[in-house]
Amino acid sequence: MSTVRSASAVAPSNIALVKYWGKRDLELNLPATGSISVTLDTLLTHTTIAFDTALDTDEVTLNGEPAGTAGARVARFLDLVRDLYGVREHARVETRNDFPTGAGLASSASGFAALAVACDAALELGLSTEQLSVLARRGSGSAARSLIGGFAEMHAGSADDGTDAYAVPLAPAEALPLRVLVAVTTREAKAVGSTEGMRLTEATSPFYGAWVDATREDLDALRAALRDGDLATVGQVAEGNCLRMHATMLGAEPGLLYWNAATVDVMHAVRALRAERIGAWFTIDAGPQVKVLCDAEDEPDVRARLDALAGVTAVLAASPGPGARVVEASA
Ligand code: 2P0
Repeated sequence: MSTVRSASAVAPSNIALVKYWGKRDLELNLPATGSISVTLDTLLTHTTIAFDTALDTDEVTLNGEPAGTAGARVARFLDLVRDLYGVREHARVETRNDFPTGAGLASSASGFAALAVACDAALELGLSTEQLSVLARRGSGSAARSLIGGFAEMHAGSADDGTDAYAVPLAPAEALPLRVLVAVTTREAKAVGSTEGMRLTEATSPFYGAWVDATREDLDALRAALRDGDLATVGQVAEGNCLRMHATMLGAEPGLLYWNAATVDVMHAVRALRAERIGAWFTIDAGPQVKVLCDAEDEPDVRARLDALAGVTAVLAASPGPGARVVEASA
C-alpha cells in the first residue's frame, strides 16, 4: 500500500516595479539588490502535488504535457525540499498556467510560489510566510514576492545563508487605483532565460555596477510614492527603472535584446498617451510583452490604444491582488 500526501495551491504572478536583475550568490539564489513588485490577481499558476511512497522519480506535467527542462528545475527544487525537511518520497506535480509560459510573464514566479506553498501544505511543514518566501526564492528569485499580496518588497539581505532575503508586504492592494494591462506581442518562449541572462549581464555589461547603484535610489523613490498613493510617480519610477535594466542588458556581450518590433510600438503608444495627458507608463521584463500601468479610470482609453496596434495579439488585464494560498490539502 502506498501512502500519499497531497495538496493544491494557487499563486499569482507579479511584476516588478523596481526590478531584480543580478545575484549576490548563485547557489542560494540571493539577489544583488532589493526589488518592489505588485502581485496580479488574474495571472495564476495552479499546482497540485502528491508525495507518493510508490514513486521512484518525480513526475511533472506543465499545462497537461510532460515538463521537459522546467520539469528538471522542479525536480531540483523537490530535491532541496527533501534535503531540508528529511522527506524521502518522490512526487507527482501537475501545474498549469492560465497565461503564456516562459515569455516574460513571470511564470517562474507564480510557479515556484505555488510549488512552495503546496509542498508546505502537503508535508505539513508549518512554514511562516517569511520561510515560504525564502524557500520559493531557491526556485526562482521573483517567486519570493508572489507569496505576498498587494505591493511587496524583496529584501536583498546581507546574511551569507540567505535567511534574511525574503519579501515583505509594503502596501495593501488598495493603496493605488492601479490597473495593469499586459500587451502580449508573442506567445513564443524567450531565447535566453532570466538566470542565464543575469549571469551574462553581471559578467560582461559595463553598466552593471551603475544599475545596482541606481536601483537602490529607485527603491527609495518607489517606497515614498507608494506611501503617498502617488500613481504618477510610481509609474515614472517603474518606467525609468525598466529602461535602465534593459540598457544594462543591452550592454552585455552579446547584448540581450528581449524586445520585438511590437514591444517598441507599445512603448511609443504609451508615451503618446501621456502626451495627451492620459496617465500610462510601461514596464517590460525579460521578454517581449509590455505591462502598461494606468489608473483604473483610464483603462478603456489605454486598452483601446493597445488593441489598435497590429503587433499586439492580446491584452490581459489585472489588478493588485492576494498572494499565494492553499486551495486544498489532504494528509
Ligand atoms: C523581476 N525578472 O524583478 C525581474 C525583472 C525579470 C526581469 O525576476 O534566476 O525568473 O529564477 O531567480 O526570478 C526574472 O527572474 O530569475 C525576474 P531566477 P527569475 O521580476
